[in-house]
Amino acid sequence: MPYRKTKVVVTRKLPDPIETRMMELFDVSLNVEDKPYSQAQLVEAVQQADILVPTVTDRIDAGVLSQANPDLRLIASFGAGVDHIDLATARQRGITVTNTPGVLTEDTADMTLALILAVPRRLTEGERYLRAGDWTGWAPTGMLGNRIWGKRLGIVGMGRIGSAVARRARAFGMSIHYHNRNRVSDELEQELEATYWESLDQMLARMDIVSVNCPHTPGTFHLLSARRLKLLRPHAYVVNTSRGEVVDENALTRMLESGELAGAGLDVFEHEPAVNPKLLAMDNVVLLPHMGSATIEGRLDMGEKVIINIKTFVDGHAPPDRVIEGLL
Ligand code: 8YV
Repeated sequence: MPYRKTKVVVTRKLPDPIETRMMELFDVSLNVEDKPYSQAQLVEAVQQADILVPTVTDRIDAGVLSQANPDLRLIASFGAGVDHIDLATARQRGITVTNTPGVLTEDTADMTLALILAVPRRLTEGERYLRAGDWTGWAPTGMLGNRIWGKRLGIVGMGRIGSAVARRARAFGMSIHYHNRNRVSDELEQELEATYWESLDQMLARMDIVSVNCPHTPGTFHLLSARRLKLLRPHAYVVNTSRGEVVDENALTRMLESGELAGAGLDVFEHEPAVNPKLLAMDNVVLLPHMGSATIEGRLDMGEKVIINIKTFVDGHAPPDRVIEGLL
């Protein structure tokens, strides 16, 4: 099929250069107002589209996919995580799914480190205090936090982002521990001086800071369950820049409230954009609106990847970032 005849439906506003290039290449429908589509609008989108470009805010579930027109052959998602797409149904219907891995690794790792530093050092709490006009001057015991240097960091999920977090954390004097489905290569373990824990439970019980860097899949839903969170020691901090669903948010909130955990840095939430109101009231948590990969450079790179995936697919080849293979 020629590019020009390929109907591409983009569900959210993307950076201008990406939208412009898409308009030059394909027959594109844009979401100019950037209002997230309802499930009914997503159904309309999959009824029109040969190729759908969704994001994390779209729930592409079996209900939506079952109403797709038979020409919908590719879902070229803008983002690394694909937990908003029912992959099993897409596979059944022969729809190829692609994502945009690799280009948001360093940005997300930077934000993870920002949270790892911000929570124990009370960064946002201090800033709120100053802005409120409450600061009366330096005091030897004012705004005391906890030292980062020398602490044990437990990384849950040692993929691209987990490794990039580990590299940064080494420079801040943390020792690296990790749990992953598979042990990483000897070379990487040596480079990071990382200790592998086959048992997540064993690792959690010994860490000072835990960083969640694994994708959300059926297998990682509530990986940090109420039971596992209880294994953490009361001085431990939890940081999550992956997906809210990996952590039992209610259990985490209860433990933060009762002082069973020292603090948390959260860029993602279980029911976004809703945030547990109890968390909003706590001083020992830093809360961000899912902005781990939010850099201009990153968003442009993500858009370029989406375009490459679409072009390769339309040319009749297997797109580079296939999450699942449909029928080409
Ligand atoms: C993206 C993310 O901004 O890529 C991911 O998986 O979580 C975010 O950093 C978002 O997914 C865009 O769809």
